[in-house]
Amino acid sequence: GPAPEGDSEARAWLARHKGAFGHFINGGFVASASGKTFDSFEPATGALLAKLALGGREDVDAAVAAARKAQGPWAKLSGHARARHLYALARMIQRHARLIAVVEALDNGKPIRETRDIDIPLAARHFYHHAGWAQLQETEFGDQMPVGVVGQVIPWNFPFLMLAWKVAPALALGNTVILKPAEFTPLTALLFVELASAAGLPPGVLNVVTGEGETGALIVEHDDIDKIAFTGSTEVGRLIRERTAGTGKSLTLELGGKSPFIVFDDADIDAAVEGVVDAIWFNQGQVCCAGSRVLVQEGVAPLFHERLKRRMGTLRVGHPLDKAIDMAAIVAPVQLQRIESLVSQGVTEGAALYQPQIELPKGGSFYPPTLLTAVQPTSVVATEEIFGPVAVSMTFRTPEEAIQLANHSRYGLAASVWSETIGLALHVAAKLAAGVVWVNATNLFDASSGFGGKRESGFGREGGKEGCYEYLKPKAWVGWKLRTEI
Ligand code: TXE
Repeated sequence: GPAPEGDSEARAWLARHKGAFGHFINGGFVASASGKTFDSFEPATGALLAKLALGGREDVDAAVAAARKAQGPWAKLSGHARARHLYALARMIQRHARLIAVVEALDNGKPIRETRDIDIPLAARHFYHHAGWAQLQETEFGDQMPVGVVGQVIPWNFPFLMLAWKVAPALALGNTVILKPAEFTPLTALLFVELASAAGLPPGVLNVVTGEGETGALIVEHDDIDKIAFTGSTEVGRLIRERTAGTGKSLTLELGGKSPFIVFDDADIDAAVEGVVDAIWFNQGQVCCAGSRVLVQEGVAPLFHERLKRRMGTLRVGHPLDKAIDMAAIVAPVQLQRIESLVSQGVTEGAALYQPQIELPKGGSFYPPTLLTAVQPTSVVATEEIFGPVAVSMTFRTPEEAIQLANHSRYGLAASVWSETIGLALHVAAKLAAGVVWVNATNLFDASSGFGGKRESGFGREGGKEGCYEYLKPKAWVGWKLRTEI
């Protein structure tokens, strides 16, 4: 195949930091007060990639103090002045897109084709979009105040894109941030703040504290933080909800999913097969809104599964920097084991397993594209999020049965409906418990469109005007302009 994307610029960046990074607080890198560190590995090879500062209480305190000090002046800037900063960040991302894409592929293990064509451009788009809202702040949000100092805890599946989803609206609307990237994938957040600082972002406006779950918990529990925004597992989300319940903090949660992908008899079968590829093998299935439950109408199921299996045999699994592959590494050995154990549980529960005979690279954390058919709706693989390249397939007879099966979940993040009969597709779409429904499409995102879940997939929206309100608090100036009249 074609030569792998070169990693020399990324290696040079790591070397410039001697492979070790501090937190980024008040405009500069600082070691942990405790001197403690943790390691980040390359999922594709298992090699050590970098040493990171392990954030403790003093580090979180320092980051919160810096964010608090910066918040007043940042909020006092005109919307236009803040928009200029966001435009500068967007252009900075585009200018360094290749470096960011390679660091992201090395740190997360995902294919360079995805980081280069999806994660990084979408992140830039997010900053452009929110620069627009900053620009309109006075006219569109005149009766709203920034929330203040925001703690943002993000996962490892889209490290850079989740940073953009969280940071862009927060900064656009006058908040300052303490961001904690996931322990498996801290590098692009550090690269981002380093570049942002060089692009003129004032000290303290965006602080990055690295660490594990305990560092996240310190942020969640900090007294001087006004809002927590979290994306991650449902278990941790539940914990955060409990811990913030007795406080005045605002909270938004974007959690797991088990999203249905419904294929009717009259669907364009080839398009739907390609849809499954995007739904569950994109990013190795480590996608919160992955179409992980494939529901196929009985009449078309044999043909659909046959074509799907044939397509699976053409998927190429390889090194993240190889441009000619479709899937690369799973983020970490612990995650790989989780996938393996859930799949073997599925087989024990009676599911039929299909994996194409394709070669996997040696050494790192790799898992083949996998299909489980004849799955029982109440089985573990049909109800639990696997968060790996595993499609779980069930059949249904009628649209009503499809709706019932689709909604049989504690989650409600996304759904996808495939039919050439638009009336049927829209009828079903309207009845699905999901924060986003795609018709004859899947995994489509845009900065202008709100994203978020229902049920145990969380609450709050990201993107679009609705996402802006998550970083604002209304304030009514009654008495100054208005008089109460009875
Ligand atoms: O997530 P965690 P994990 C799901 C997916 C996956 C499973 C486990 O099913 O297999 O979760 O992944 C920080 N207080 N998703 O264990 O632990 C942590 O450091 C505050 C779906 O990696 O939730 C990291 O920064 N923060 C999901 C972030 O939370 C805490 C994406 C997410 O890690 C904390 C990721 C605590 N007590 C996993 N404990 C999605 N919705 O896309 C951990 N963290």
